[in-house]
Amino acid sequence: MKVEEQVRQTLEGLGVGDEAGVAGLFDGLRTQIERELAGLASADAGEQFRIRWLGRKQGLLTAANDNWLKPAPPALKRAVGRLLNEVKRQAEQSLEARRRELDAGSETARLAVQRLDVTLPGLRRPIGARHPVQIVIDEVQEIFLSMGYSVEEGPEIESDYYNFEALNMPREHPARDTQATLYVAGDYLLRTHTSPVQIRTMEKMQPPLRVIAPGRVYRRDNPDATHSFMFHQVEGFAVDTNITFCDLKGTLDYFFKRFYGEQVQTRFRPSFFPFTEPSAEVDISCIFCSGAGCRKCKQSGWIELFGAGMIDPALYGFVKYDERKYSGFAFGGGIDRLAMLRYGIEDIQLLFQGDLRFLQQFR
Ligand code: 2U9
Repeated sequence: MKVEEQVRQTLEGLGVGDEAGVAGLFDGLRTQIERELAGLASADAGEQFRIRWLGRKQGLLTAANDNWLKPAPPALKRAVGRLLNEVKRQAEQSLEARRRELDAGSETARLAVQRLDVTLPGLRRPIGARHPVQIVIDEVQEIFLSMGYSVEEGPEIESDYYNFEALNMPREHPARDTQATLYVAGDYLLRTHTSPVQIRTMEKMQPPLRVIAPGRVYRRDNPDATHSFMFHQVEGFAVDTNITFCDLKGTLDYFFKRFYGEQVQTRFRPSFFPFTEPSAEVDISCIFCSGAGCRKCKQSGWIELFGAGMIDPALYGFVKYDERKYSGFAFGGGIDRLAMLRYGIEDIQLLFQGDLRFLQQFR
């Protein structure tokens, strides 16, 4: 039965009954209210209930004068007023209690949905590994830092001046042909070695200097197991008063012993580079056969690794050093090659293909 109907019946009842009858009718109303409250399913429904029954103007129990007292017979007005107040107070209390129940219920529901299962496996973040080339760069830096060197970097897109000219390789110099160059535009190119970093460093800093420059370099080569259009070099130099070829030999001998092991021997063979005079190819005793001769060293017992020499005094003119006061050595070599020998990698392409099955082996 609709509430409005219930109220109408109650009011009609007031006309006929005595005080006991009126109390009975209010009991029915009370039951109706309690039943409706029990059926409330949400905080919203609770608010609608409040507006309908207890709303400040049109609430069925609030508009007491119009709804209840006026139609009541004079003899029963006192009883109606008292019972009405009782029902109203009870409705307010019951609504408050029901609202608390509903709040608690929705909290329980929320917790049920948001329950945290701490036994579920977490989101797995794949663990990366340092690239073998990076491992070698870090280690080379570590060794040279321990000898008092600092690390310098420079742009990979270079000018003809820094990549060739200032290194004693003017245009039409035949040595340029040995470094198949990738040109960008105009006078700009992808650096074919990290030597320009050394020139830039000498331009901005005065001796004494001990510097290494690791980084990417580019050459127009066809890719195969030992060639890549991009690879990594480390070059280094020391300039000071009284630097000799002995310092160069001692430095590289120390470096290779730290990098590949105490048993490693070094050997210097005469060579030529436009930026060093005299120049040398630097070999190490074969790390696979200890010099006995094997497939890796082509039965020679030696592996060619670095180039080196005393910095050609002609270069000091470009960087405005006093060539009578200073001397220095320089060296350079491929980082990828250091890594390939260290880890027994036979194809340089593997380093640059990004295959995780390969890369995850180096931790
Ligand atoms: C300045 C002066 C001298 C750096 C040097 C070499 C010899 C050398 C190659 C080895 C194999 C590079 O990776 S590779 O292709 N490098 O043989 N580099 S001396 O000499 C310098 C550099 C800068 C100002």
